[in-house]
Amino acid sequence: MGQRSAGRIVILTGAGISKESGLDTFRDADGIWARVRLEDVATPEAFARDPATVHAFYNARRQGLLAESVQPNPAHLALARLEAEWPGEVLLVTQNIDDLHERAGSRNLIHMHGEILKGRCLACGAVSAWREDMTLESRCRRCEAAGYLRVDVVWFGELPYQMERIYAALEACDLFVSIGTSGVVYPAAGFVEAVRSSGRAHSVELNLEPSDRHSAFAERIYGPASEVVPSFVERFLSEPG
Ligand code: BJW
Repeated sequence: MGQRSAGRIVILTGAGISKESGLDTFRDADGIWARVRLEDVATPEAFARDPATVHAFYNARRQGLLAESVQPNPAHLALARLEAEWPGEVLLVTQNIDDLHERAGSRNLIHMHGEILKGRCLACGAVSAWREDMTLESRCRRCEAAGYLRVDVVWFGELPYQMERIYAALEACDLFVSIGTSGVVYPAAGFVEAVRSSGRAHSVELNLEPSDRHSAFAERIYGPASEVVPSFVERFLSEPG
């Protein structure tokens, strides 16, 4: 598929795309789940049991994301370029809770697992920008209730955001590209099958190594995201048709 057909593209990204920006992945040997049990920090039950520990886990990661040294890398920038230059539609669906895609310039973006720079009030439901540490005393910016705030991310057992819009885009797309994700966590791990069942789209996996879902992809390219994503985008945009 080249410029002339101007088809619809869906890109799925995971933690691997932000690794070279200085953010940890989850399941690599040096990943987050090697240091902390997900049952202790990434479930609604963990938050109900010990909210202070969950706040501390996300406060540390939020501070890490906001460090001067953490910036979008060439892979984030290449996807923003793809959206800007491709004459068809590009929908970027990220499992990442960081804001590096936005900082790189991507605009048509869904954070299916939420955003660490937002807080959600369990009293009134308001979602607000949140860049500072969150504590048991933090007050909702809308209803001002204290003690009801949680980070606006999707934990295990919770429904990821905007699933109807995502599945509609997967069914209608001509190209599906999965980048930097292990293919372990559902529903994202099943997106390539959703695309295949429509029977029309080409699918590509770009990752450091074959993911759990690699055999479902028609094309696979392996290497660091900062190298393989820009070269894929360059090749794709310069294809004659
Ligand atoms: C590089 C690189 C470089 C490294 N360059 N690449 C049994 C069977 C099937 C499903 C289930 C089951 N039991 C429970 C479930 C459901 C559950 C699930 O999938 N569990 C599995 C673990 C089995 N899923 C859920 O509960 C989800 N909700 C749900 O299913 O609702 C029901 C429903 C949905 C839809 C329709 C109807 C019903 C919610 C999942 C929430 C995930 N939350 C987390 C944490 C919250 C946010 C946060 O703290 O950040 O989200 S878990 C964590 O994993 C995080 C990530 O977004 C997610 C995916 O991880 P990702 O991005 O793939 O990272 P890694 O580390 O796994 O992989 C990195 C990859 O990059 C590797 O391959 C590296 O090689 C590569 N890499 N450096 C390129 N430089």
